[in-house]
Amino acid sequence: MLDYSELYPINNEYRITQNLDGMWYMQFDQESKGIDDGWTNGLPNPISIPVPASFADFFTDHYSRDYCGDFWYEKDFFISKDWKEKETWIRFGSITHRGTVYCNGIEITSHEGGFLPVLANITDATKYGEMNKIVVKINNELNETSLPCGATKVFDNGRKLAKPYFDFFNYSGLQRSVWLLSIPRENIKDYSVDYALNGKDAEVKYEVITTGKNKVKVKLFDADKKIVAEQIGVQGVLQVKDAHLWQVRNSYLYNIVIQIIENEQIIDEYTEKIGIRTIRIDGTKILLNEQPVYLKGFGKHEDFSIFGRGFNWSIVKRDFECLKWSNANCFRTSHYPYAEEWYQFADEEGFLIINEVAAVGMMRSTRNFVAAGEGGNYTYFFETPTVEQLKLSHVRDVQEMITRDKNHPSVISWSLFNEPETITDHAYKYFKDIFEAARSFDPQNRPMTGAFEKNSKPELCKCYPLCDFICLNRYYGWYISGGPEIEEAEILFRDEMNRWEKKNLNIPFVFTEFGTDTMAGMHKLPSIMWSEEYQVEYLKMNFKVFDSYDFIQGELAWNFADFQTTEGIMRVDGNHKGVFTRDRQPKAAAVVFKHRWEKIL
Ligand code: BDP
Repeated sequence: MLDYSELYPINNEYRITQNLDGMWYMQFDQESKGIDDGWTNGLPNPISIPVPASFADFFTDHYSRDYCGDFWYEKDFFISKDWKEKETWIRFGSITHRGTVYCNGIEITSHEGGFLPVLANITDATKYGEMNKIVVKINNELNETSLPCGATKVFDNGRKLAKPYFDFFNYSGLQRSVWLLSIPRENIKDYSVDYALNGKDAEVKYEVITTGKNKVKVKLFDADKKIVAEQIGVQGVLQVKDAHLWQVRNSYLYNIVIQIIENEQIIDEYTEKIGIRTIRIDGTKILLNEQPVYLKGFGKHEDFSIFGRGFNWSIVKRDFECLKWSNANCFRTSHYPYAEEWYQFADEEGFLIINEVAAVGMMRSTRNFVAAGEGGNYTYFFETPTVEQLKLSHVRDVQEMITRDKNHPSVISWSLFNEPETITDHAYKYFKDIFEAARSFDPQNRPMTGAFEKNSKPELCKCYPLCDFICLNRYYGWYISGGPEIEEAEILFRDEMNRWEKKNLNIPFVFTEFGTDTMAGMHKLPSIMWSEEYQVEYLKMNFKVFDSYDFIQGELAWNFADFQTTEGIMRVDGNHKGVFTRDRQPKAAAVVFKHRWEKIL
């Protein structure tokens, strides 16, 4: 169990939050001299930088945009005397990729992994009724033992450069909101829910973890704020008569209210919206509330111009409007857990999420997305002497992700990897442990999966039996037999699918990637690769193949929108496989999806 609470910050009679978003101080530390020079007490020569945001695209010079190494953030804030009786925590939505937090010069905590919350108990380090200073030492280097995987090149002059083994820009900084929390000393640390349907009624099984021994009361309210069930105890079952189910694209949210009670007095309360729904795999079907659902949507990125991977509610809003317009019902959080607000909004809008941990780049090649698409075979799990360390990081990230997101009705599955090597016994051994650990963390036993690249052929892949449904990333007609060879692409694609079919696995397959780079506004008759016409023709070929196999139960296109990547000869100001442009305007393909998905219910 984590030794901190990942519950999302809320305000009520017992809990106060103070948001620290806004301008922070920041300073690069290429020589890593900050500790020796006392930067933990304050930065000597800082610039101002917005939070939440990735720092890269604010700058006008190469060095700063591509900065790799140590860098520091700093913020001063006031904490009221009223907070003294309670615990004070600081909560970072994420620190990318790793960071150490100092409060008034005192080291408080360190955290590895750039896409999950960092919590630090600063109760004793805080000066109440005075100004306080938080300093965070951050590092954004990539290596082969933490997620996502990559390398760091060091030039003769000491400058460092991130060399991702993955296809997205190595955005970093404080990319999500930062909060101060005042919470009761005896507090609700975590809770989980699981559901069973019983005719028109439902059971909400719950478990609450508190930091003390006092009594726990749990209540459930419907959307009209009427109480529907109540229980005493840290574990129990709430019986819901005539339950309103959380349905795909038709959500219904209840409010769970958890209280700690000491001598008939409430001493802590936590409230959150939850949705009653079940999810399971039955043969080749994905069943939501026992009804088959076909997944329609995209792999996404947290990505936008200027603020990079920084959280922004306006992007969330626009993206959901585009998703709804296109008749999608699902997205994959490729290739890392997103900011929590994405899941909250998906809960509200009735969207399904395949939630992916940042296990991407597990192939030793800086262009592995190309190698993978072409079926290149790069070993990883036995070449690296650091596999055990990587496994620890991987399990820890999976645990933190599941702990954080387990109560969202929108989350229907966990994706535990993207495109690693899966054909060796070493890979099997590695992923067997990852899956076993993951299964022990989820109280809802949601289906587990991972996204397989082309080299994970039906005859060779050793890891697909670990999955409850199989996710394929396939680029027949793009990396393989593209353009004038598209007819051959279809033959090869069908050949692979026939080989999967012959295995009679009797589980669902979902395409988690398929797509073409497309320059918005580039038109060609007849089509050529990169034109909008080619993207449409490629998709229509893919749809024909998808529709030929009953066990294919979903299609998540790559990508929802164009996004930024490392510079290189394969990428023109980023990856252009977006169905929407980077500023969220439709390419011709968007209309094709809209019309197709309108008919697939
Ligand atoms: C896949 C990767 C994805 C890439 C995509 C591509 O999973 O991250 O962006 O290929 O090449 O291999 O566009």
